[in-house]
Amino acid sequence: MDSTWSLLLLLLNLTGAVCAVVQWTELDEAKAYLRQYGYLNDPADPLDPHHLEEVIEALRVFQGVNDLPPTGELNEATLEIMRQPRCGMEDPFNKKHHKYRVMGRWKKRSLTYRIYNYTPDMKKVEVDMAVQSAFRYWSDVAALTFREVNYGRADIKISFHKNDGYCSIAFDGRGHVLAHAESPESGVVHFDEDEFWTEGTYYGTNLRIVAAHEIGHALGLGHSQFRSALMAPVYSGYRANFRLHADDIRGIQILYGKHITSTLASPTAPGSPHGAENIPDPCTARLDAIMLGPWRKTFAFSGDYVWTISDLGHNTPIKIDLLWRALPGNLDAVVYSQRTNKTYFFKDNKVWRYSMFVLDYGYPKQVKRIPPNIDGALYLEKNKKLVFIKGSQHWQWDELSYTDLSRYPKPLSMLFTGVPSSPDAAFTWTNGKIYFFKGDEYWRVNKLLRVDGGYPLSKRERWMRC
Ligand SMILES: *[C@@H]1O[C@H](CO)[C@@H](O)[C@H](O)[C@H]1NC(C)=O
Ligand SMILES: [Ca+2]
Ligand SMILES: [Zn+2]
Ligand SMILES: [Zn+2]
Repeated sequence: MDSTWSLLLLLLNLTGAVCAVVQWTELDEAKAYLRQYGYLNDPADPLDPHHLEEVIEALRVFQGVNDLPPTGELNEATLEIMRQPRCGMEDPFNKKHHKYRVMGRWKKRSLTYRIYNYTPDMKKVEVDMAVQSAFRYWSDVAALTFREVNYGRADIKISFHKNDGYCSIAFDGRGHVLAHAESPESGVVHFDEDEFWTEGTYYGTNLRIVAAHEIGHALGLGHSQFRSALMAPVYSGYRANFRLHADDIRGIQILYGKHITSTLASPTAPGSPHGAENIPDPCTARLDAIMLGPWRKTFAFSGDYVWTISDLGHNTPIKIDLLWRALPGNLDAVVYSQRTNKTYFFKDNKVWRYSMFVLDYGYPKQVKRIPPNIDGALYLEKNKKLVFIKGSQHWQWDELSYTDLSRYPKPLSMLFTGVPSSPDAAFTWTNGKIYFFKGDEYWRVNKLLRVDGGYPLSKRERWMRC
């Protein structure tokens, strides 16, 4: 069940007439939890009446950071959160910090890692991929690079252990504590082998997300009080389209600086002193163009940025000119020809043609036979022509033989039935179907060049998976 929903239900219970009687054993359980995770010190004298006040204060802090009413009373909702799976590290939240916490820092920015043993729950290659992705969350936003080594000493040392006496604080069997790590420059990252580690499913415990959290510790971050931060102490379950929280990003950038692309963005970004603010959010950004490009990957363009889209949703945007050198941003249309493997980029009255990522000789060229500022361009599989769209009109162009473009424009509705005019972008995808995009809506066009029933649908939900 989605964690947000379960929390909401618990809050409803609280405000309703449900009033659970808390047992002494539950108070002991809560006190043990609060001590274990740094909310409460061991009492000098357990019978000291001040100790009860300390317990109440610790409960208030715990409830506050978990979005519960900070009553200081032990109730079912509080116990429920204490029983959720979590990280084994402490939450030193009493000290009124309302942001990421820093526990140390590596002096170097290029770190190696080694996976010493593998869980039998997943294939070896799946573990490698999950761990590699976990590191990439951090190297995408901070000036850090990571390299895997298979022998010898590594900076970050990853391994799986049962409750086998290996760890100084032993793991606890299936559930509760999932993993633990040490702050720099130790590099120790351990996973509880009694958990069932998985990837790509809601079943079990997601290795990639837990690994990203523990690597955060190994890089020097402590626990965050933002419940939806990666560095929150409680594991909030598998999320297909998991991304770092702004608090995680601020924390790692304070430690190591920004990733080089975010730094590069600053001087060229027009109208803003902070380039990072111009990075489009793939969930909300309007598309300039979209294409099924080299390697049959889906590329989406917006402003100065491009990102790829996979079955799991959008990836992190990067500057366009990191891939296609000398290409400007704010493009009008982009199309990749499956016939010639050339990519055409249109902006104003110019066209740039690339072979893979190399600009062809003689480009950019002036566009003369179609109007400037076209809306979209796509590859039409059935006649292998390129189709250019502007407003409610279209042009078809054959790359390899002379086309009499004076026969165009023709109405867009003569070619496609049911598509919007002036689309933001359009393209032919891996399934051979054509997609039109406008705002957050998209339309799917079948082989008869008609829009399928049930469209338009939401681009942010179906393509970007936000
Ligand atoms: C285009 O690329 C594909 C896949 O790499 C290749 O099979 C094909 O021969 C290429 N076509 C041309 C015209 O270069
Ligand atoms: Ca455990
Ligand atoms: Zn942790
Ligand atoms: Zn350990």
